[in-house]
Amino acid sequence: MDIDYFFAQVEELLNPSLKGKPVAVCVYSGRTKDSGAIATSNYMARRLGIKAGMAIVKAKEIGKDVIFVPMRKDLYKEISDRVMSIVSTYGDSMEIASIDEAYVDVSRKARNLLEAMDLAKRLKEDILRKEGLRVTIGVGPNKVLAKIVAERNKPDGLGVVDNVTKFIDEIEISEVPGVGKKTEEILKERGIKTLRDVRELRIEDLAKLVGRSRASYLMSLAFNTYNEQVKPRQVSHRGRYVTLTENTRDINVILPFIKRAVDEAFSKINGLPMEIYVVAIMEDLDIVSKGKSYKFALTREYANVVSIELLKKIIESDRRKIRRIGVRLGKISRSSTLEDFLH
Ligand code: TTP
Ligand code: CA
Repeated sequence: MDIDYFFAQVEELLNPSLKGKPVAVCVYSGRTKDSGAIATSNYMARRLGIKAGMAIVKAKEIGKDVIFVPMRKDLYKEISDRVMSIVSTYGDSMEIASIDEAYVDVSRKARNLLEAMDLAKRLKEDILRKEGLRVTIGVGPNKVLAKIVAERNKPDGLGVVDNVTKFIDEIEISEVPGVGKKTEEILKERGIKTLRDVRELRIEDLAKLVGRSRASYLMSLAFNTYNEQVKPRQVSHRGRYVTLTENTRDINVILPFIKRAVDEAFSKINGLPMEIYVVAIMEDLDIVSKGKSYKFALTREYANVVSIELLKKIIESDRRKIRRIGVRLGKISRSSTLEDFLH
């Protein structure tokens, strides 16, 4: 599962006036007014040639009508967490590969390709309904083939590897994740363009060209023996968000909700956190968070007290009404609590 033009799609979602216009999300370095790079852009901006990594100055030269917005990483992280928790309910195990990419093992939930596609279709609909985001899903017999078929079907796509042998034969070296431009060039010079070409080689010869580990990776893909498992990534934090009955800044109204969020977040974790964030989703859907880190693990009672302090800070620092309130627990471990320190 890969979220389409992720950062830019979130910006479109929160600001509907951007819809239908070319949008680029900028990481300003702060040195001069426009120094920095483009983090990503929507497909309209990409058609104008504005892509991730490009200098903002250059992008502004070629895209006069493009809307440039600053990156809001915390906001994307929160939304990513919510999407990932939807995704996690669709498989037996999940590997979060990046802020907008995850692998899900559905081999026990789906008995065949058709059932896997059906799950994928439902997951797409679920994410669209709950978060308003479009994603692309690739269904395949292993992580690499699933990723390649997803790439080919972006945006808003659902791709499936049905004829595995034919699919592998036609994979270009440039499409293989983890293979860089240099390797691609070396192989191209020798007329090796696809995984079918790779299969014709001897592994020793391939290893001389691209090194042993890359050679065995490519060979395993070409012979369809690649079987890296979906590795459940340790979830380092847990969040729980609740929607208030009405948008408000009144702390007394919010208190029972934040208590519920803390209690429910605690009931989901296996251990205790050393970090706590209170996250407020404002009436305009912008997100403001305040957090605190400790050298000891927090008990639920302590976290309840801290969460109220953090909520107060948010209300003092921002004039908007709050729509949803949540807590995020981080650095979860089984380490000692303050009480252990004192006794
Ligand atoms: P990608 O999945 O590579 O790209 P994307 O989601 O913007 O577009 P698509 O999948 O439709 O091709 O990256 C995910 C997010 O990571 C992206 O939205 C912004 C961020 N990112 C950067 O900050 N810098 C970069 O150079 C890249 C490639 C991505
Ligand atoms: Ca993406």
